[in-house]
Amino acid sequence: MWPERNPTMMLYSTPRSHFSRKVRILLAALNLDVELIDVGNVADISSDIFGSNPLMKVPTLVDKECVVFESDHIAQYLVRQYDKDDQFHVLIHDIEQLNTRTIMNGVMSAEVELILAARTGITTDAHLRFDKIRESIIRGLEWLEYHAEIFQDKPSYLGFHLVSMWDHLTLYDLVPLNYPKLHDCVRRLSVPVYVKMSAPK
Ligand SMILES: N[C@@H](CCC(=O)N[C@@H](CS)C(=O)NCC(=O)O)C(=O)O
Repeated sequence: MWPERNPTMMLYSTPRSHFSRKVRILLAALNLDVELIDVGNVADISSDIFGSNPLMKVPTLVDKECVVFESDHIAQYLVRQYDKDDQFHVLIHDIEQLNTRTIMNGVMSAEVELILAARTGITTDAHLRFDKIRESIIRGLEWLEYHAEIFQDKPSYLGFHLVSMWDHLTLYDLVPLNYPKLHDCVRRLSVPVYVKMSAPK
């Protein structure tokens, strides 16, 4: 018989959210139990569903009295609390890795803008602003392809981040994904069960 689950942590998220997924992979890799609260449509304007996040975005982590906003800050909190050895290199200072993290976050945010604009009735192919946002995804991916050697085979938060970004791009199909080096990294980094089990559907 399985031991009864009694998670003390709650993660406000959605099954498809790429920002939530990098945190979910880290939680699973650290073997930390968490209750996932699916907020539903992230385009909604609501003060209730987002776990007290005034920006109305996921993920938000609630760990007893502690509420943490922002995916990378949640990851840093988790490691400081529960993984003193920082096995997955969350607490990095290296500028190349920080830049890589920034580019991936930028690509992911740009995708959110396009998806939520379309979801709320805006035609995204008739505005210069959205052309720039779409172009930033393409240039961001080109930058990542050029720097793909930064993604090591060993499991790391940077790798969790890449897989979360890539699978979401694949699902929403907003830009062509002709980036063979990144594709190969994702294939290799997706092997662990704790990565696969959170794949968006
Ligand atoms: N910088 C934030 C970005 C979070 C984010 O954009 N989440 C999306 C879902 S993947 C969201 O909730 N968007 C709602 C909105 O932009 O209105 C983080 O890293 O946590």
